Amino acid sequence: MATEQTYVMVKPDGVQRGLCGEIISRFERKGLKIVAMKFMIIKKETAEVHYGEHKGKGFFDSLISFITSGPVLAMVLEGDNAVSVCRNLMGKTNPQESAPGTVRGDFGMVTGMNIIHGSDSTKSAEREISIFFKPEELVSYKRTADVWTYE
Ligand code: DAT
Ligand code: MG
Repeated sequence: MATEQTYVMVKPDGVQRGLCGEIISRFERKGLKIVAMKFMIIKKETAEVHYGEHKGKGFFDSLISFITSGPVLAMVLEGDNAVSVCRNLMGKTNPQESAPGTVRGDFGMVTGMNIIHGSDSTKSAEREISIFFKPEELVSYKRTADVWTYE
């Protein structure tokens, strides 16, 4: 089993629209384990580091101002292939192209307000988790439901 951790974040639009509970619930029901969670307003400098790969692109400035425009709910989720499992639950970057049943497919209308972020690789996950969480903020515990989640 390839146990991974991934960084997932309900963006300011998701928080303002009251979708935090719904989104957490989807990941929980899927079988992912919550390892850490934090509610915060991201500083501009931190947002620029987080989205560093997009620096220089046309949408970069609006992306930074959007992601810092209100509180976000940041979390670390763990499970078998957690990175791709979470990306699949999120849907495609453009919500209009996202399948129904995904977070973006069910709740979003435009790419600039697509509700949720999730790391795109284990390498990005490691980097993004370390931007928003200290190592001691990741909680290590056994989840009894795992014996009914994994063979
Ligand atoms: P994802 O969030 O699906 O990993 P990404 O990493 O390519 O997508 O882009 C990060 C965020 O930037 C994305 O969630 C929304 C915004 N974005 C990406 N492409 C965009 C575009 N063409 N116009 C406006 N915003 C865009
Ligand atoms: Mg991305």
